[in-house]
Amino acid sequence: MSTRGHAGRQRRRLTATEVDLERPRQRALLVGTGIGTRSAEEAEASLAELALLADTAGAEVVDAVLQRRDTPDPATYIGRGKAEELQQLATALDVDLVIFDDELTPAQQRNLEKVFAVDVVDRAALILDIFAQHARSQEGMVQVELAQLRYLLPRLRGRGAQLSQQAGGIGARRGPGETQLEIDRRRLVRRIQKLERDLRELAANRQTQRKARRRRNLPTVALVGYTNAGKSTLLNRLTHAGVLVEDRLFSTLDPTTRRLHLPGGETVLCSDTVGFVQRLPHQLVEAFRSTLEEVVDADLLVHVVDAAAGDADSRLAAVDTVLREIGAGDVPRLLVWNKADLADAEALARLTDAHPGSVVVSAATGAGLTDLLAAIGDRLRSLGRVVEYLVPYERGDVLAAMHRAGEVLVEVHDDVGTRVRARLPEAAAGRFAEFAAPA
Ligand SMILES: Nc1nc2c(ncn2[C@@H]2O[C@H](COP(=O)(O)OP(=O)(O)OP(=O)(O)O)[C@@H](O)[C@H]2O)c(=O)[nH]1
Ligand SMILES: [Mg+2]
Repeated sequence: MSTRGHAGRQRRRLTATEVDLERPRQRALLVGTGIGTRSAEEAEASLAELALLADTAGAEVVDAVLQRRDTPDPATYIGRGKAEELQQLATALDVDLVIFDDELTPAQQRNLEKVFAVDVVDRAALILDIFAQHARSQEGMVQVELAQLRYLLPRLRGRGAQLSQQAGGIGARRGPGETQLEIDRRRLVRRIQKLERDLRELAANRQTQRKARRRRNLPTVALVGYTNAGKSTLLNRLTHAGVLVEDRLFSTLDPTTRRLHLPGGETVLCSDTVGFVQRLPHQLVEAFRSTLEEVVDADLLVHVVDAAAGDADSRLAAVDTVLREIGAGDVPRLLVWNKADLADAEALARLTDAHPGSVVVSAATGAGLTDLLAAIGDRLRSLGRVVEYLVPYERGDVLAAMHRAGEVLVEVHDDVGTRVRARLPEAAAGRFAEFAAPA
């Protein structure tokens, strides 16, 4: 995050292509400890993923070191002796940047920068940096900047002088179109408050759009999953949506919604969403809450998994965790194994055996898509629909009938009556049509 020792580095924020042209890629040393992982393989996989993240962010990974520890050292995370040893390696390799796979406290980060005498960032900062590079929509940019500033705020102390310069490089890159970052803490807080206000306004807009979609009364399906699982490829395949597809992490930040026609004749709305990853920074999850409401609000989540990835199970668990964090833990899910063309048949069979009801597809070749569409239709029909109602206070009988007919998800009492969100079978939903809430 600092620019210390990098006098020649660009001070102006560069676009991704400019960075490639004008500045050699930052040379990065990766350090993992496996703290919090259950096995050596998991620790290795996490470090391998960190390398992918670093590459996506534009750094050149020159080495990755796994230094197993059970608990972090409070001052230097890996312990002073180990840090000094790694510093020699860093010097020998001429690195510009050391990236830790775990979240560092502000003090650990400062201490490590003293030892290494180059920039030290953690996984969270790296992910924030990638998001900053990929944000395109106004809402996306506000969300990313907010997450970055919230990450930065506790790390300000004692770094003001360095941060006052417009820095380039991982951990210091800003969201596109951002105004000059003010390092004075009070101004930073004011900036955060302004972004929070902006975001509330943008979120209100999004809410209006969502309400309008609900009014059209179409069931909604959201594609969720690990980053690079093939969600956008699948949406494009199914709907010709024209969403950007890349073999990079976090290509999609903004949700795209398209109509999707099911073989049973129904039309549903299908949204593509931001991908997840192990230990997604909580600042990002917080900031992206309004975008992620697409997921919370969906009738059905289609969880897309890269079946060719070796650690499909831990990715599955990571997605589960984020879904629970954003309050979508209870939304019905259909599990889809993608990239069947790459996965080996035995592994695929194991996965489908372990997860009954899951579907195998290849978004690339189109294999399995007819089955997928049929499965989506079947699941939606069996689930019923989530509808919002406004029930006058004198109609307690209707409320009671709704509770009997299906699942009442939310019940709020306001001055006109009881506002209800309920998941009801198609027939029952029709019976209560006269109480549908005005949008
Ligand atoms: N071989 C093969 N490659 C696929 C398949 N589906 C997607 N891909 C590739 O996987 C990479 C990621 O695809 P995306 O659709 O961008 O993945 P995503 O889940 O939207 O990723 P993010 O938006 O970054 O979270 C691209 O290079 C795709 O071409 C598939 O079924 N088979
Ligand atoms: Mg995508």
